[in-house]
Amino acid sequence: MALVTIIVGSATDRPVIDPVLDVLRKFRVPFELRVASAHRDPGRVAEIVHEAEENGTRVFIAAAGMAAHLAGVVAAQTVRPVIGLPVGSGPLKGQDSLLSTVMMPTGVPVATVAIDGGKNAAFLALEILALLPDGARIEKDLMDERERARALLVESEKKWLEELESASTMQT
Ligand code: AIR
Repeated sequence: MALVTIIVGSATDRPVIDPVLDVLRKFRVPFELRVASAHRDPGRVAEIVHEAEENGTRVFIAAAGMAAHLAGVVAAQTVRPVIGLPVGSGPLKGQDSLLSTVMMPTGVPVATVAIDGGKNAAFLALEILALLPDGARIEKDLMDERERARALLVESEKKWLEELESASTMQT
């Protein structure tokens, strides 16, 4: 059972999708990856969404670049949460995909992350899954991850201040 289904507009978006998969793997969450275009094959996108729902998907991540209508088309087919991941492909470098993904009409939301924000798309999916009745393990793992990030920040500050200190000692 794939709890998360990731639908991607083109295989050329792969560099933006790999970090999504890395995070979901790290948190041991089963996912399914599909490549389908809202413009080149909208019927197939609808089929994929319905199949995914039947197979137990709780959250969708939809990623596309340029005139990125994929997340909106996915959201039109389901009331399960859809996370939009604008891809920074094309001459406008994702400004176009960001706006086409985020500006949804009332009643059909897409929770949009930053341009090329693959890791945050995965983290947001995990936070949604953590709310499920059996989501306690994911919630705990997310809290541990936050703690690791906090400790790394403190450590980086310490290292930087030590370097400054030793540089000023060498000057005197
Ligand atoms: N795209 C594909 N179908 C609809 C859209 N918006 C996007 C892809 C990719 C870009 O167009 O998500 O970011 C270029 O796709 P391709 O396949 O031409 O390289």
